[in-house]
Amino acid sequence: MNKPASVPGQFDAVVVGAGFSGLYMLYRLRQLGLSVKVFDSAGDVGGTWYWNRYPGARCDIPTTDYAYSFDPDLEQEWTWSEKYATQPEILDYLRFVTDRHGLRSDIEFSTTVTSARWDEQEERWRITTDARKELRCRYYIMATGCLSVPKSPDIDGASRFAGRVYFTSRWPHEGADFTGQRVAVIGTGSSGIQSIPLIARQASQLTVFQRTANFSIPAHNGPASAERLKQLDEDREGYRHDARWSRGGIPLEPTDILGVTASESVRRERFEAAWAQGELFGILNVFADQGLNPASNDIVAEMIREKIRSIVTDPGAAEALSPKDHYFGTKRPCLDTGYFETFNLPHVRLVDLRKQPIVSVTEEGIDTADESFAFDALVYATGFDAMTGPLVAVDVAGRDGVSLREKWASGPSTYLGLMTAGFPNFFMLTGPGSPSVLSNMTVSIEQHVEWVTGCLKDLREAGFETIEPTALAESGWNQHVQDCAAITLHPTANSWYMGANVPGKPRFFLPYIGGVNAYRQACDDVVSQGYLGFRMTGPGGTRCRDGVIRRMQPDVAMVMELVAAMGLPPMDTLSAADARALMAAMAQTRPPGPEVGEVTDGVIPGPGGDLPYRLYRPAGPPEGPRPLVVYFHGGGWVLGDLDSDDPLCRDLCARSGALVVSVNYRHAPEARFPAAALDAFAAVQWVDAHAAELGGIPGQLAVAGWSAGGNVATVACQLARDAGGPYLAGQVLICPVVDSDMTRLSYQENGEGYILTTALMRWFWDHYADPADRGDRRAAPLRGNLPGLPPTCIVAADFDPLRDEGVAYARALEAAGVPVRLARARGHTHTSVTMVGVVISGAPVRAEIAEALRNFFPNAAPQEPPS
Ligand code: NA7
Repeated sequence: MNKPASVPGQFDAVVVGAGFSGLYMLYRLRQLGLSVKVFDSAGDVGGTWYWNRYPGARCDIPTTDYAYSFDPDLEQEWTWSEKYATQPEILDYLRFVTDRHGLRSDIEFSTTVTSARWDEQEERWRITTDARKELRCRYYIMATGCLSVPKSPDIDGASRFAGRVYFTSRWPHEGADFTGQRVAVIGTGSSGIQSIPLIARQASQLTVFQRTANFSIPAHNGPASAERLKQLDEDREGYRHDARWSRGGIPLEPTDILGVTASESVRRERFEAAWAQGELFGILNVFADQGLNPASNDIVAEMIREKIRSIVTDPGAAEALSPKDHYFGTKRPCLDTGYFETFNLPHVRLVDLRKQPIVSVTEEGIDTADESFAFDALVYATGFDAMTGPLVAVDVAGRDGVSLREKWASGPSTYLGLMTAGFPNFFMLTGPGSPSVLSNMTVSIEQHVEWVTGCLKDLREAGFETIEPTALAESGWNQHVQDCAAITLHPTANSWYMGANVPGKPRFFLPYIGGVNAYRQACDDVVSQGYLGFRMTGPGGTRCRDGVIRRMQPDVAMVMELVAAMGLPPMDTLSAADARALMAAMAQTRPPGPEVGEVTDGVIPGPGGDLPYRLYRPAGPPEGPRPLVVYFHGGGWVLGDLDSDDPLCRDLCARSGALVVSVNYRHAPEARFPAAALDAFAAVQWVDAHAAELGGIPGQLAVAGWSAGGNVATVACQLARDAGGPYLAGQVLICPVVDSDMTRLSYQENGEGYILTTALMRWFWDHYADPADRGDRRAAPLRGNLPGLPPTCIVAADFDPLRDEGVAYARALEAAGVPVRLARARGHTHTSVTMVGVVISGAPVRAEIAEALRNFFPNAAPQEPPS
């Protein structure tokens, strides 16, 4: 039982919402011994399942998984009747849980919380309801769901219609009878797609107004999957554990098959299996790259379109029902029962609003540009102000009276989707920035409730009374949420995930797409690091360990995990020959890089023998000569060749429009310092002298290099300046080695665990140069004379031991009057920016490099080099 409020009107916690999350929150808070009051505008428990009573409303996560897992006895006592339960059955389930745990006594129904204000003096929230009730609480928890505020009908004349109007999200409890009626349904999201087949059974005429064709697959509803039931019976705890640590909140082995490289038969087999299974996470897991790579996505999308064409008999309707304006999965896909088949019925018509937009709703029906429709009933299935809508619907004001609405005017900002700075003791369950709507909600809800419970318990035990995220932690998390989305196709769609369905709502990817498992780990890590990024206060003082929980780009982190799983020997324990063989073997497995117009190989006479080069010419116009970039590969003067950096050279060539001449140079230990540097300078001189023959513009020459290649590139620049030529228009140095001092902070921070280690760097130096030579400016160009060097672009990666020497070189060049562009590769390692086609988040950095290269050559017409 709940602890009664010790002071009337004063509770430990107020919870808004009595759906899946609010009920479980109440249960847990009671266990902590807190006094709790729950409010809900609805007349009973159920949340989303209380309101969304439209015909056909069902969950689209299998019921074996769409249920609480916290109560093993409950799991035994409740049996779902179908694979996907109907709304009435889910509502019954929630009532059953409520009564089983006697939760009802602490819930005030038909009561809306209208405002919540933080009282700085009392360190409590002042809560007001529409029943003019005022109460105070220490913790204010919004369990208001993600899709609970319906979008208002943004259609002209909506209020004029004289017939009956229905909203799928606010369906009348007595139901609706459309028998013999002319009915319009506006909207073809899940609610439209679920209700349309059932409305069609009653209506004499049904007209569906579709703005965006939606991807839907058959639910194949029926008994729960025998396979899942067996797994649950055999090891319920293991099954639930796997769900909690899965990507989506349902146990599922993620595929590693790539759509772009799979054979036609594998593609077909995987797709048909997913289609037959009828589960959302299955169809989203046909290929590992379908959410990232447009070409792979299109394979799945086209197979779904094929299915639609095979179901819908009228080719015009089939075409209109086939989604073509967004990538599959970037808007919430649907599960249906006979949706596409419904359009074969003679009394059902589809109006494609892209071709025939609605002009206005009229008294009789709907006017489009070319037609007037008369209806008896209008059904709006037009969706919700998702995720943020329910939170800003209450007037929440934190410190200094700043409202949540003001704080989030240009998009929500949260730490972990759980809290927001400036609003102490205010928790959001499944808030923006958490997996929520991209996951099995029940798993995400349980995780949030349990995290909040653990947090309140820890606070109390440590004697703290308030908790609040720091601005740094919050902005770091927001960045991570957006970084995770940026590598996917999601931001391209006008979806409610992006806030794009509500006119005027900021375009912002709302949920966390990194996965339930990755998210849970981040939340756990925050706790195990002493509530990293939270400030806690109490009578005994303040505690705050500030910081950012995830700074690495998500795809870089994935590559790091894959590399770690390979269990390769550290390179610095190998001989040079074995290290070269390992690097060459790794290069075999990566994507080839973009197409370019032409690739030719040749040789350059060098001081110690011929130097192989590879020339990349961009595809397409303009014909004629182009600027030239001499590129030097990475590999610590020991490893690497023309093949090792081939994808990167292709990428640089395609992006910059310049000719790229990748030159191999002599390697250590066979040829030690200064062989590589002298070769580089010789190569620059030769390319300059032969620019016209190579197809380049004489005098328009730059150098570029990655890592040790950056070292020899900039040494070549210094030598060229000293020799009075060749004239160089610029240098691009990607994570370069510019000094032999290994004591900088970036070595301390990143010297272990990020592929290029301190030990490996030492191994490279030992192979290349005697200690006595390591201060020579041809080995450590940072120590050279810098004035007069060409404009420079330096890439410095956060997790690179060489980061700070790159930054130091940029500063020193600037001080010497050289124009410098310092490109910070945020969240990257020494190697990740160059992983073309593997690390998607490296692309913006490479775009910046290409822009710097183009800026070196402001006009591509031949020009006299300055004297
Ligand atoms: P959704 O998925 O947001 O679908 C709403 C639908 O209504 C969608 O097809 C919209 O087209 C359409 N819509 C919205 N506004 C208009 C206007 N003004 N004119 C015409 N059509 C419009 O909401 P649901 O309720 O179906 O599903 C919500 C979630 O609940 C679902 O994803 C599951 O998670 C459960 P648009 O695509 O915006 O062009």
